[in-house]
Amino acid sequence: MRLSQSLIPTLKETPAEAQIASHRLMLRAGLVRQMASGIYAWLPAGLRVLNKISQIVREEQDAAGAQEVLMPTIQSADLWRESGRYDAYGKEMLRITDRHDRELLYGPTNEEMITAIMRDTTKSYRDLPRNLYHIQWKFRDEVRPRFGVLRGREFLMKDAYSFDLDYEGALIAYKKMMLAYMRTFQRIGITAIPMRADTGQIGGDLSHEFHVLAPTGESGVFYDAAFEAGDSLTATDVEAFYEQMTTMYAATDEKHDLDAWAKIPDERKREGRGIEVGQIFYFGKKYSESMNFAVTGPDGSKIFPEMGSYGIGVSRLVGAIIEARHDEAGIIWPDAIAPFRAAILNLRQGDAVTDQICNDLHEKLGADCLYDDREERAGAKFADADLMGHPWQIIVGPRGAANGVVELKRRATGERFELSVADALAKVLA
Ligand code: P5A
Repeated sequence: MRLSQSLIPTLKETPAEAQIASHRLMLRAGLVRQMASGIYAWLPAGLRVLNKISQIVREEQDAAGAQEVLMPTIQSADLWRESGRYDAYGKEMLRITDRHDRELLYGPTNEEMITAIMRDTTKSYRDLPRNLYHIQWKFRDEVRPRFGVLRGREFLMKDAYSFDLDYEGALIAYKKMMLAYMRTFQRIGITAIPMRADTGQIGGDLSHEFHVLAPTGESGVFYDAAFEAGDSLTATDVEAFYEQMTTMYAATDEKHDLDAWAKIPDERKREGRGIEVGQIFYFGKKYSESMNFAVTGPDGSKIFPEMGSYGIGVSRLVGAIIEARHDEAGIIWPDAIAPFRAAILNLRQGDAVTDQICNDLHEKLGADCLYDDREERAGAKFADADLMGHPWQIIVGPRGAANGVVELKRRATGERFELSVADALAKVLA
């Protein structure tokens, strides 16, 4: 993509309304624009990140045996009256009336809807287990939308829902999702720690929140340093993995257990703040019973399925990643979800050899690179490339170009390499 032809409106000034780094940087790097309180439009570079994260989430959900569906954003109030949550949900629910005076709502989550779909389609014990997910916009009329996409009102969530015949099955579904989540976060390039959590609005008695560590996080967290090692995914067997994840101490301040904490050696105690990027719940028959969804068992008896639900804050992740990975100059994207793998910085627009090398690189790198071909000073190009946080910058100036040499900069480390065009290309593509 050519920067001169793109809508990537970078800002030099810090927007006054943004209190934390990720919000400032998302606005300054031209990823999003606020359209109303807690409601954002995603511009081309921001959407590329959102789509790359969604794709990793999707691949790991599929690999864990969940099937993708797409449910609507608008739901009928009657569905929520069946579970009893219509009145209980309170002011966070955006309630809508259509032209026929029918009561609708913009979905804050989909437990009711997926249970209704299953009830209409699934009659026999032979048709379970199932796990269904979608990646869809949600609306929660938060009292205090803040920190940009971290606490928005409209936000993108991956939500999965599992249906099993018994508790043992439901627990396996829960464990598989926990493993899928840890793989997902690892592939995205961030550390997220699973912590015992309260179940809140969703209900049930077993829940974990996944927290990305960042000083500006909304939750206080306590955890065993063993989680920092990053090699926590050594187990491939679901049971062994779950055992490993849940025996190491990790809790948010709401669930902090002083007795258990006291047993951890001091040198392994870590206290900090976290951003909740996902949460998983086991809640048994709460919705299947209240909404009368039962399948027929082998002996003709009625079985109310055991359920769980599993959320990832896809749009929140974008902010959380930036919160965890930035410096004074800008964003430092992990390779897997950067809007562009590399930027090409043309330092002498109009110099035949420089232009030629840049065009060549642009063609070979394809759509996953951003070519800064603007009529701008070199300083402005350097600053914008650091701000936007591309993992690689290929800097092409007339002096090097004359000798077929470019400079390659790694954003995360600041390392610089003088390389031939071919070697630079190979390194970026490696
Ligand atoms: C699990 C999936 C649920 O809603 N039902 C379906 C369950 N869980 S949750 O914890 O309430 O939400 C899941 C994740 O969504 C993100 N999230 C938000 N992101 C941005 N702005 C918000 N206002 C917001 N609210 C929730 C979080 O990452 C949360 O873990």
